[in-house]
Amino acid sequence: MINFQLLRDDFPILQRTNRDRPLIYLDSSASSQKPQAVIDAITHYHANEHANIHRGVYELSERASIRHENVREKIKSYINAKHSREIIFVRGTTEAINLVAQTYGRSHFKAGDEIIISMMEHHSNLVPWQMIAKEAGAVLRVIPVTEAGELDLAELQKLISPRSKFIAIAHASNVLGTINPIKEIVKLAHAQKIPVLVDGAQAFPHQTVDVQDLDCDFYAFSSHKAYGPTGIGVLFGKTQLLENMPPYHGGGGMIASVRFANTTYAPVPQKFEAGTPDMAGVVGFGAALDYLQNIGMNNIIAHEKKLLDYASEKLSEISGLRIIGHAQHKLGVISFVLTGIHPHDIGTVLDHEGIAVRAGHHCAMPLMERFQVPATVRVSFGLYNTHEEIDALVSAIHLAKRLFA
Ligand code: ALA
Repeated sequence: MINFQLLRDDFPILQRTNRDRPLIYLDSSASSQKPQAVIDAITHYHANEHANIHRGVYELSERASIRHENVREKIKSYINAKHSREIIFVRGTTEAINLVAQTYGRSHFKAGDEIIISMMEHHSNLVPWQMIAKEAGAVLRVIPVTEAGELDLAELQKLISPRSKFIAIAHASNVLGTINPIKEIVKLAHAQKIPVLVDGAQAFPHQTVDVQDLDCDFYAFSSHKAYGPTGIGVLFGKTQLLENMPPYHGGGGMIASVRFANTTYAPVPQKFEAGTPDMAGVVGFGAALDYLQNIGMNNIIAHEKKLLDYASEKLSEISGLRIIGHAQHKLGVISFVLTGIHPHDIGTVLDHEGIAVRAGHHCAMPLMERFQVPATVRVSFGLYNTHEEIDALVSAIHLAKRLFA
C-alpha cells in the first residue's frame, strides 16, 4: 500500500510558497514537479560522470555512453517496444511530432492526400501537420468531438478513404482529460494501411503505455510531464518505418561516412540524433522512470482516479460552474468555466491563494471554438496531489465568486 501523502516529501518544491501561501500545485499537465531522486541523479551525473558520449576513447566517456544507452533500454522496456533502436531521443513531444511530419510526411505526402487529426489536438499535434500539408498540397481532415468530449468514431470511419495517408491523434486530451480509444483507432487505420502517430504527452505520465499492444506506428512523449527534467523526450517508431525515413537534422553523430560528394547515414536511432544529446536529461529521465516504477503505475492510476472523482463531484456542486468534458475514460484533468468570471480572473484569484492552475486556451484553440468558450480554467493532478488541496481549490473558487459578484 503506497502512502501518497508521504511521497509529497520527495518533492522539495512542494515545501515552497506561492504568493506567500503554501503552494498547491494543480498544473501537472503543463509540467510536473520533480522528486529529489531525479534532481540528485542529474547533479550526480554532472559532478561525477559527465563526458560526451559515443565519441570518447577514455573511460569516462565510455561509462557515460553506457549509461545513456541503458536509459534507452529502460525506456524500451517501460513502453514495451520491440527494440531499443526504436527509441529516439528528442527534446520533447513537439520535436518528436515535427520530426515525423518533416521526414515521414515530406517523403510520403502528395497533393490531394489527407492527414487525419482530431478536434481535441494540442497545437503541437496540429500545426506540424498543417505545415507539411501546405507544403505537399495535402489536406487536413478533422475527427469531431462530441458534447461529452469524446472522439466521434463513427465520423472517423466516414473520414477514412483511399486518400487518407496518416492519422495523428492524442492518447489523452490536455484540456478535457479524455483518454482516447487508441487501439480501436489503430485497428481502423491499419485495416486501410494508414500509419498512426500517437501524441502521448499527457497519457504517458499517468497511464500504462504498451506500444506493441496499442500497435501504433509512432508514439511521442516528454520527460518533463513525467517527473523528469525538461528538454528531453522520446519518439518511438516502428523499425521499418524509421529505417525508411530520411534524417531530420544533419550533423555529427548521425552519419556513417561524409564526403563532399556524398554522405551516408548511421543506422537508427543515431540517424535521428544529430549533435551532442542532452545526456544529463536522459539520466534524469531514467531516474524519473525508476521513481514511477517503484510506486507502480497501477497505484498512481488508482490515486489519481480518486482525486478526479472527488474534484469532479466537489466542483459540480458549485453553482454557475460548468465542467467541459465528461468522457467515460478520463485522466486527472478538469477544465471548467464559471458564469460571469473570465478564466484568467479565476486563475488570478487562485494564484493569490497559493493555487497554481492553467487558464487560457491550453494550446487547443479549435477545441475552445468547439465548446464556444474563449478559454477555460484547467486543474490537473499529479501523484502528489491531495483531497485537502481540492477542498482548498473549491474554497478559493467560492472566494472568486464573492469577489466578482
Ligand atoms: N501541453 C502543456 C499543457 O497542456 C504545456 O499545459
